[in-house]
Amino acid sequence: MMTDITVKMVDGPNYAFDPKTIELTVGTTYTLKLKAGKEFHTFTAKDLGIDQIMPGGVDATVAVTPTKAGTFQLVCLPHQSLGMVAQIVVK
Ligand SMILES: [Cu+2]
Repeated sequence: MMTDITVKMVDGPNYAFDPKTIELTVGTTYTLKLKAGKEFHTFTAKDLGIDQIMPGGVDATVAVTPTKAGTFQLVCLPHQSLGMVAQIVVK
């Protein structure tokens, strides 16, 4: 089973991922469709082995198949301290 999930990079001043919570299920393969902002961002969830750079204006896709349940932090490395953080909840 494959499922698409779209996540937007939201530029400043109100830096964010949209949505702020991404819910996944163990054993399901997801295609994360990452929509770029105009600024440089990263889509980084180190505990899930994801570290995708997002140059301004360039969308990306990341495939992930979670193998363990838990709540994992998602951050944009340059904007983490400005609130560009989210959660990936794996059930
Ligand atoms: Cu960012």
